[in-house]
Amino acid sequence: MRSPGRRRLAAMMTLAIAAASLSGVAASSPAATKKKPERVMVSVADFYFGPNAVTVKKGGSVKWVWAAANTEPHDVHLKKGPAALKNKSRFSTTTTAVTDAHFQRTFEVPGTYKFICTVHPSEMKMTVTVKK
Ligand SMILES: [Cu+2]
Repeated sequence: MRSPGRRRLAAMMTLAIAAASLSGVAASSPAATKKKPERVMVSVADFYFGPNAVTVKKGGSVKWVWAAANTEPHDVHLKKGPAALKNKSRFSTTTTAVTDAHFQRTFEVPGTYKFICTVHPSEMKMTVTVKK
């Protein structure tokens, strides 16, 4: 009987093709899923944000870190964000700190974000640009 053998061969080939396409998926997906989200560090210092302009892709984060050498209190306050941004208050700290503080936010809405320190609004300004 030849046909069962042929059928088995056909089934094995189908499995081989399926395995090949599965391994193709497995080979390409880790690169896409394991990629670390972007995070940019900004120093909150006497009396500047360093750097004072950063760009992240949608889904990226900014982490503000208060400088150890600070002698004055500072905060991070969103003065103006994209119109589509819903929870604007989430992008401002609720207190000031001199040192030993950090503040991190993830940016899901593309656009321009203008931040100030409310203690030193004329000196401490910065921009976060979120690209699509
Ligand atoms: Cu300040």
